[in-house]
Amino acid sequence: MITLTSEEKNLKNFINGEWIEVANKEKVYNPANGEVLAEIPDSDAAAIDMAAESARIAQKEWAGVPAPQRAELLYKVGIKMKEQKERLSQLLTLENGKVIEEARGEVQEGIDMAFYMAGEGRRLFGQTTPSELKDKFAMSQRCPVGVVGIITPWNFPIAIATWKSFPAIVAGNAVIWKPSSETPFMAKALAKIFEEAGLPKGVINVVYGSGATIGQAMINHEAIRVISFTGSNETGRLVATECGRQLKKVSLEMGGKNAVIVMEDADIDLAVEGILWSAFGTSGQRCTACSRVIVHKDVRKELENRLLEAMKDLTIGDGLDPNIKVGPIINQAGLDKVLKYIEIGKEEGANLVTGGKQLTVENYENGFYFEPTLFTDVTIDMRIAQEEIFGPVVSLIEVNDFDEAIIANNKVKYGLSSSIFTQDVNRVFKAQRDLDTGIVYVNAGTTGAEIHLPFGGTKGTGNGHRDSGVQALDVFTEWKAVYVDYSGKLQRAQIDTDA
Ligand code: UN1
Repeated sequence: MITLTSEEKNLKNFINGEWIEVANKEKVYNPANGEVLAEIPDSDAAAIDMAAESARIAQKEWAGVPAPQRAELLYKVGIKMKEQKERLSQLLTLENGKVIEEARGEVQEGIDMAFYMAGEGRRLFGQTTPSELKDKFAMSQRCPVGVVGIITPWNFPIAIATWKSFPAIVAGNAVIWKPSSETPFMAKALAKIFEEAGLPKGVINVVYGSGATIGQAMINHEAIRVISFTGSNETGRLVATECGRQLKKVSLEMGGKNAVIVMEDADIDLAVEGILWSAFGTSGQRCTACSRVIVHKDVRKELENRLLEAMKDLTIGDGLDPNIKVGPIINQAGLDKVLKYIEIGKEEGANLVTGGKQLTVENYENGFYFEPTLFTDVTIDMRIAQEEIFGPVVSLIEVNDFDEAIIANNKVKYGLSSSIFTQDVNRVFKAQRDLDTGIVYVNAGTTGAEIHLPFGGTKGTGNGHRDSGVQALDVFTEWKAVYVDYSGKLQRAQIDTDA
């Protein structure tokens, strides 16, 4: 068990380089034992006005700093994160519940992102293009959009914040960040690291508060030109609608209903390992979590038996205990949602083979634990096979052949991640072409995206933008086309030369 210092507990907005006290409202709980950890500031729209004003001024200066120097600052941020890695990881487990090994992995994702984006500061490539006209030079370059708003979820409170804020900052923007109210300590820690690394005041601002108030105020503010959001499909649609009304660029990442496909020629042991890690790691609370297993009829029974056997080894409890493999669900609402889907699955006629119940862990009676759960005899159209549950619940769907497996994978409204286990190289290439998700894995589970590749998906998962990877820069930059005519005379383009 770790204890928060009084300094860590004391949550304040971070605006224009100052820590600003705001009256608190919601409590922050430790999901492992239900204890109150702190209270979170309940900011109003005025905090966004203040942050946007300071960001607007700061951004003008910041954009003038050469990109390699901006990048050097991110490098320093990466070094500091590395120095503080263990404390950050423990705080992450404390507020989020994920097991410590995964927390360390998440913090490492943030560190990797810092070094990766620091490298991008020396690239930020534009293009030169031949002009139609003689003695005329044409080029396009990336420019910062100005002030950007980022809204981040509780399930990856530090990694996702780095996927968004680091590319924004290296590209010369100023950031206003609304972190999830469930996980405020990561936001505070990262803001402090930015401060210690010497980021000029106003370039990053953290405003705590409710999505309805703070999210809306961010969208409404005319200075904020981009909103980058990760969260539920429901909220994402609202964000998109509001941004559409204001002609504001919006990048959305809204979850998945990711499947592992197991073909009859698969290495079954490997497939079981992949499913176990992707479905029950982070208690299934990843956008990329595996929540469907699409299995060929010839190996269905074998896979089911081995999976059930392997699930017995999943130890459940406080994520700070290194022997624990599955931590708690984030909160009561999360738990209620999982329970609701258990009932729905039963009503739909799926076969609940194991799990399906809330779990009481000794000495952690008020924690939000749930048993790893397997449903079999699930058909593609059932709600448990269509809707995001965000918990340790897997549905087994049997198919007759490869083509049916691809159809089953694609027949959901989400399109984030998918995976196939097979030894057949022809199937590998067909699958990577035909699986309609933004991320495809072969002989690995649905989780584990690396930060230097684009993260995001199709259909209900997103709106065509990507987090992380060099593609994230597209969210936070505008393209400017520049023409320099050095002919000394007025050359008119688009003159009809056929005439
Ligand atoms: C998320 O679930 O929102 O690919 C992010 C993964 C992690 C990130 C997941 N690297 O599972």
